[in-house]
Amino acid sequence: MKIVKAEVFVTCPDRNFVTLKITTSEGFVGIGDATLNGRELSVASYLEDHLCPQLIDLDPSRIEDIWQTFYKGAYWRRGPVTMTAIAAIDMALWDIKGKVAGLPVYDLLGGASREGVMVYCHATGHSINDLLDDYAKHKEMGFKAIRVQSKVPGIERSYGISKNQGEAYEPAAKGIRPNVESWSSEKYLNFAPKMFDAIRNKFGFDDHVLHDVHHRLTPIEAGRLGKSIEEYSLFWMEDPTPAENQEAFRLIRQHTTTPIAVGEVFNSIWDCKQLIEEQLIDYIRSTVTHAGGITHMRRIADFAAMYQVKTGAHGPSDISPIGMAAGLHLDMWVPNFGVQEFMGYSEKMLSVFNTNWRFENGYMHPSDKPGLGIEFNEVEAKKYPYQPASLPIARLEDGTLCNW
Ligand code: GCO
Ligand code: MG
Repeated sequence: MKIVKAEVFVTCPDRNFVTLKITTSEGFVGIGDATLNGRELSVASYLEDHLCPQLIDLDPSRIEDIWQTFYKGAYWRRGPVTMTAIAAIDMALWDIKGKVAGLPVYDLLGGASREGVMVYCHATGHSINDLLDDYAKHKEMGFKAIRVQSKVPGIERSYGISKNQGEAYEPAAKGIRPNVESWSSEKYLNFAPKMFDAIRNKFGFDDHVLHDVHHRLTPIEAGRLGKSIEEYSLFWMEDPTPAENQEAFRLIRQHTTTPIAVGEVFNSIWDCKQLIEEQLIDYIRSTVTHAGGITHMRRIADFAAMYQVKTGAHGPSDISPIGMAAGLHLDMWVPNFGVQEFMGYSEKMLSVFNTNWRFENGYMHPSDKPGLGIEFNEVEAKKYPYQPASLPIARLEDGTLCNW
């Protein structure tokens, strides 16, 4: 069998998604997610201009060799654009392998390690009271793990809060120039413990409560936050400080036992090597879509297992349903699984990506259909052409640019 066609589709049903479709000489079709939020066209070009022409005539069963060829063969290794492009190819090839074998991808990886994948949702509020209402709503839906974010008094536009209460949070905004949000670590650090106090007081300690700091604090501030919320037993605090400097996490660890999750912006095992080896984190958040596909994520997960670090993959709406489906297959198998983020998708998005996954009582199942169990509807996709959109930037109260 040979690859005869490799096509890239960019579609915007509410938000931009990049999809790769690989067709083989025997008529098998595999799909992969190549979405890099706010930088979609760069991955589309990397695929269309560089990798797709090279795929023609290759044997689709040789997933590992194709991965190595595109990783080592570029000479310029790693980086979000390259690794997202390789990821899309990898996913599509696993999808094909599953369809050829007549097995779901998780079965090819070694079979299910659990009955379902625990997913966490997002509860948000423009105030603590609004957050409590949103939390109650998600608990009612059956979620066992809930991420909580609230508007911080005194900070006008901040990470994780939807425009209008009750709407899903969507960080990218239409247009070529980023929106400007604001930030104050002082106001946030004084407020955050009150938010967790309100949640635990009202709902008790049965659910897993998560929180995203979104790369905002210095290491010592992160240590202070972790320490000040220990009594609320968080499942994790996420991205407390930017992780380019992996050593910085030693300082946080010296001050707190609040578990730490990092890695949604990573694209390679090298980005998390020290964090894992020194047990500076508890959960690795890298994804199939941004870290080289199932082939590379499997390697990261196995390495993490040696140090009792669990997976907790990123799953915002900016990963397409194909990336989510691939992630769920990995989650079903991975022995050191922790949790999977699931923000959900709009009806319009799901009209383009027809999923077969199931959600029941806080757990998801990717489906037992051969391959990834998801279809891409090209006719629907054509109705929604690409629209430029950007992620925001953030500035301190005096105007200084800070981490978004
Ligand atoms: C999360 C993330 C997202 C990112 C988004 C950027 O934990 O879900 O931090 O909300 O901000 O993926 O594109
Ligand atoms: Mg995050």
